[in-house]
Amino acid sequence: MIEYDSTTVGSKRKMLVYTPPGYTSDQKYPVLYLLHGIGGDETEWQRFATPDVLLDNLIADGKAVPMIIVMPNGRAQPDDRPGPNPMATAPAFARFERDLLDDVIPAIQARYSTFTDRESRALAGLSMGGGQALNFGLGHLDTFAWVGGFSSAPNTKPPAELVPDPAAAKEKLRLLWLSCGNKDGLIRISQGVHGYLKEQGVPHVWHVDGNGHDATHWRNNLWFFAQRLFK
Ligand code: FER
Repeated sequence: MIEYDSTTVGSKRKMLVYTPPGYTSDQKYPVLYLLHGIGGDETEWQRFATPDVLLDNLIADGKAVPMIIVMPNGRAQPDDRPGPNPMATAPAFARFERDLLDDVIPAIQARYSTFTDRESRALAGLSMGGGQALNFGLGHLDTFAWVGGFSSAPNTKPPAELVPDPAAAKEKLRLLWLSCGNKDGLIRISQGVHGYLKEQGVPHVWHVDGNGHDATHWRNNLWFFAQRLFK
C-alpha cells in the first residue's frame, strides 16, 4: 500500500500495488490499472480476487507477462470511503478520470520501473470501475491500448459516445474485453456496448458466463484478461 499526492483531490490518497516476483529496477514493466466497484475502495480487488496470487501463478506457468498491477481508490473526493450510501459518491467516480491521468499514473511511473508507452498500459475494472475503465480507456486511446470492463455499471457512457470514432478504436486498441454474468441485473449495459461494437466492426472479446454481479465473475475475468495482456 503506497500513498501519493493527489492534485485533483488535494489530499494524500492510497493505492495498492502488486509487483511481480523478482521485480527489479534493472527491467521495465507494463502496468495494469484495476478499478473497484461502488461499494469498494483500494482494497476491494485484493479482497475479492487476490490478484497477487492469480498473477504469481500465471507468471510462474508462463501464461502471463510479468506486470505491475495498480489498484487505486476510484472515488476522487476528500473522504474516499464508500460510507453509508455509496451511490451518493458516484460523481467522485467520474472525477477520478483526472486523478488517474494527472496523479496516479505519474506517481506510479516516478516510483516504479515501468514502460510508459500506451501499449504498455492497461485499464480494467469491475462494475462502477468497469464503467470507468470503458469511459476513460476508450476516451484516452493515446494512453491505454488494453481496456476491460467487467459487469460494467450504468456510469458507462452511451455506446456512440464511448466510441465516437470506431475506425480509431479499431486501429489503436490491442484488446477490448467486455464481460458480464448472465444473472447480473446490469447486463443490458454490456449488451448495449457489445451490440454497438459489433455493428461498427470494432474487434472485442464478449465474455458472458453464468455468474451474477459477484466476485467469482471478477476473479475469473481478471484471470482470463491478464493472460491476454501485453503480448
Ligand atoms: C446503478 C447501479 C449499480 C449505478 C451504479 C451501480 C451509477 C454500481 C454497481 C457496482 O459498482 O457494483 O444504477 O449507477
